[in-house]
Amino acid sequence: MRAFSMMLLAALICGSPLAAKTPRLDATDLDQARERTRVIPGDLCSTATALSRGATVEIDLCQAWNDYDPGAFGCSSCALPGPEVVYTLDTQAGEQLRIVTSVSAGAADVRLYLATDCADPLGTCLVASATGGAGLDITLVQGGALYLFVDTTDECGTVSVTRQEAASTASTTWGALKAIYY
Ligand SMILES: [Ca+2]
Repeated sequence: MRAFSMMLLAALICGSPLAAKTPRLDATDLDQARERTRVIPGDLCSTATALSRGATVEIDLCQAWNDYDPGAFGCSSCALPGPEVVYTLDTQAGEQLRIVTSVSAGAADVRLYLATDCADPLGTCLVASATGGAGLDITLVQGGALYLFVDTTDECGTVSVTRQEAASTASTTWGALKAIYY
């Protein structure tokens, strides 16, 4: 019971309850409006773009919609009803995957989660950010295509997303160079 209460508290404090609320797009009640406006790349699984190793992308989440929400008490510690975008990641078994984010405009509380099935991010979630802006760190057991969701608790904003080079790859390269030159 205490654990449940703690989880409930964690869910309730996600986001910025004291921040001024701005209108956000919601697929549940604006489907018709959506037909008449732009759809940015990655707004849906069908339009997800690749995020390669070492790449940094900047995305205006205020131009995206809320299509996916892993809910609270599962992979994510809180519900994510804010807008999100999806990226595809080509990965290898044993890869140390690290994703970092920074908010350059707005008050977005950015949460990340990684799934093997884009259409079922809750059921196939591998890992999620522990807190807002925390990024993701995971050593992958299996390689293949994964889906990275850059989601928000409520407020949108402009967010920079970086997939860092795998540490194991970098150290191997440096080790090989030292073996040659030292
Ligand atoms: Ca969402």
